Parts: sequence; structure tokens; C-alpha cells
Amino acid sequence: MRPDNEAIIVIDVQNDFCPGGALAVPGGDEIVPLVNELLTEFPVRVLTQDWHPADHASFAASHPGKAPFETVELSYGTQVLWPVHCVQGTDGADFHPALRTELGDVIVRKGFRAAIDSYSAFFENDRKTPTGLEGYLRTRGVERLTLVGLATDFCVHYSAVDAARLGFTVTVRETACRAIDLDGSLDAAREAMRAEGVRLEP
Ligand code: VGL
Ligand code: ZN
Repeated sequence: MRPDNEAIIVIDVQNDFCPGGALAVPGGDEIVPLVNELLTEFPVRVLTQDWHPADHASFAASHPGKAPFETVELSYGTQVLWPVHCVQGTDGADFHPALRTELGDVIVRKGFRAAIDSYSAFFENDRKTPTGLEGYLRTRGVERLTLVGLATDFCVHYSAVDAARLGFTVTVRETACRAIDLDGSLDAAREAMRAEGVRLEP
């Protein structure tokens, strides 16, 4: 078991991000066995769940004439438009059936406000509205984080950068992550994480 000040954060290992899902990440399901193994090694275990209302502003379907993977300007800046995914209460929003969710101490849901997306487990996409996760981790004495999950270049990336800026020591285990990789977004994400002092490990 790792020391008491270490937590694992499992980002969005949900059906819609796995093959067959609405926003499938290539090989997304392949990480589940390693994620399960890692979960058993940490004293503090957090799972996150992308959790959108059906009319969410990040969905292309909410913007007439727009297609998935185009962008729009929202009040907080540029937003990539996605296929409808992880709608609250649907099978697509459920965790992958093989993920050992019973090992999680807490589940943080994000993206539940219709007008704002939330890639990061810490702040919504305005980079200001907190999810509460920072307080949870600090009150449990956590200082070091290991991040795994989906997708490397979006929710893992934004969560890792925010965590590093908040002063946590952050490691991303890349073999327990998979990327969407839209127009070089994986390389850009790796560079951005490194620039914030996030450690990238296999
Ligand atoms: C994610 C795009 C939209 C993710 C969530 O979990 O990386 N990506 N919503
Ligand atoms: Zn989403």
C-alpha cells in the first residue's frame, strides 16, 4: 500500500468513452485491468464521472448547423463540440462494467451544468468554478496524486494541469490512459502537462 498522502484519481472510465460508446476512445477498455490493479494500491481512491444533461452546451446537437469536433465560442471561451455522450442516468454514462467501482471512496461527477463543460476534475471549463475535489483531497491529507483514465488529452490533461497548479505532486500513468487525439491534441497535452511539472510515467 502507498503512503497515506497518496491518492489515485480514475478519470471517466465510462461506457461512452469505450469502444461501442458515443465518444469512443480507441482502446479505452484496455486500461481497465491495470486501473483495477492500481486502485488496490492507494489508500485514497477517487473516481470521476462525466455527467451531462441531455441538452448540454458541449454537444454539437445543441448548436444547429454544427457538427461534432467543430468548435463554438461560449461565455468562457472556445469549446470543442462533442457527440451526445455521458447523459445523466444512461448506460453510456455508467462506468465500464469491469471497473472495480466498489474500491472507490468517492465519485466526483462533473459537467452537470447545461451551460458549462468540465474537463477537469477540479474546475469547470471557466477554470474558476470548483468541483469540490480539492477540498476532499486536502481534508484527507492528500499531497500526491496519480491520474489514470480517459481521455489522456482532455479530462486527464486538464485534471493533471489543475492539480499541479493547486500544488499537488502529480503523476500521469500513461499506460493506464488512452487518448482521443484530435489534430495533435495528444502531443499538445503531453507538452502542456510537462510544462506544469506533471510527471509522465509509462
Ligand atoms: C471527455 C470530451 C468530452 C473526457 C469528456 O473524459 O476526456 N472528453 N467530455
Ligand atoms: Zn463530456
